[in-house]
Amino acid sequence: MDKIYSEIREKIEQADSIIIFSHVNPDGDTLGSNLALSMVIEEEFHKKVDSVYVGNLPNIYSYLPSFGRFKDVQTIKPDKKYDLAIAVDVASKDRMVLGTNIYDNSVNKINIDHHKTNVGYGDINLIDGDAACVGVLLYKMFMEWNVKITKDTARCIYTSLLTDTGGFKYENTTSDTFILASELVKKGVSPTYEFRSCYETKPQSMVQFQAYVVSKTIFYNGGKIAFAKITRSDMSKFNATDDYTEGIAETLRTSKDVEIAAILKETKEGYTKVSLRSKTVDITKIVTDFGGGGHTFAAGCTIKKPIAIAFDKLLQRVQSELE
Ligand SMILES: [Mn+2]
Repeated sequence: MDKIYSEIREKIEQADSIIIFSHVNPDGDTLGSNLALSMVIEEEFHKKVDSVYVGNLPNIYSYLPSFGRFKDVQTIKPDKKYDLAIAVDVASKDRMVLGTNIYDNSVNKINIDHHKTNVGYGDINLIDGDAACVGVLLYKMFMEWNVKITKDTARCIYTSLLTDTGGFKYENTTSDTFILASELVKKGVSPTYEFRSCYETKPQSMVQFQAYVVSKTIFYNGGKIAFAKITRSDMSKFNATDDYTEGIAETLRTSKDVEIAAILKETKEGYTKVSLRSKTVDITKIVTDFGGGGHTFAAGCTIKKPIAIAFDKLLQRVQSELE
């Protein structure tokens, strides 16, 4: 067994209290990975695990097995000391927000991730920037550990793979992706059921909200750049929750000439959250300039400026990248 897998296994075996963190604004990868790892640790190692999220827990993933186990980090005493903390899909420590202290206070810290920008903030870092999702890393680890992968665990890993490859179509989709998908289907996963549960259960107001935001898109540089703004009043008009914005930047990128697409969302006063997507340009350089992170073609950042100013600053930076 590769040394790192036995090290992680040892830490789990030694721990009496374990906490697993998902990142803020959780997606299918961080949630699916959290559940898969939590279930394996409980079933195979007979340890109790607290599976936590920070911020909001999107209801769209409630079809996942044992979704009900997720706890809001705010329900945990901030001075609680765990034997082991594991972060899954958390590119940087600040993405655990209120949970960062609990993570830091833990006796042992493990960081399992596939973001190229991850600096390795754990004591043990299982990071592979070429992995399609964290689910891939977990599956490999479970194989090395020789543990049983139940249908429920397989479903969670499948969602992690499905969502981070954008439904098996992003650049990170490789022959390994399909080999893993095939293994998971053999364990009882239904691709149709998971796809419908994940992508075809939007509330009506979400469909209308997304169409509204897309209709406000402004194109620049002969159609190579597409930017759309979401204000707080747009959010309240549609009763939108944070997950309503998911996938809109990808829709903007479907335009033929678009190289870089951005969704700028007004969060609290003076803060603008940016989701950036590109077809061929490495956008990690752009978001790093604004203190963000992510993947080559899908990244994000928060700009501490009102939305109109953030819009101009980001547009300038994106335009300079395309020159
Ligand atoms: Mn991920």
